[in-house]
Amino acid sequence: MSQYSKMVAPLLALVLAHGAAKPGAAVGAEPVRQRDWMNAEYDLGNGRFVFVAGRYADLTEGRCAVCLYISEVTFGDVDGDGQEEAILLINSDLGGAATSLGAYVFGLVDGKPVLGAHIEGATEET
Ligand SMILES: [Ca+2]
Repeated sequence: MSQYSKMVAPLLALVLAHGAAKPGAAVGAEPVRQRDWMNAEYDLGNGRFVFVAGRYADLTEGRCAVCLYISEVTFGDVDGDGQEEAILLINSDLGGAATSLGAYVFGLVDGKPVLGAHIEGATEET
């Protein structure tokens, strides 16, 4: 577990505890769990990114200009509406200037992922 994961984990635990599944709710049958979250296009609020096998890479002369990595996907009813959301932990590498880790909460609207919230975790200058 990286130091970033250690910093974000408590945030994520808080989010998941707040959105704990309702008694009697079916677990595992939610549409949000049926998607392939590692291979999809997302609007992260600052642009659209296509992930393949959990990675997005915009390379300049072989180096990352913007590289994003989905390090974890988990599920929970974050907003308490009875429908689960997907929470993606995404590592960002912005060309070696800094790396950061953030959590992105996606719901499904008409079967497509829509960003509901972004939790900034930590940024480290490199
Ligand atoms: Ca929900």
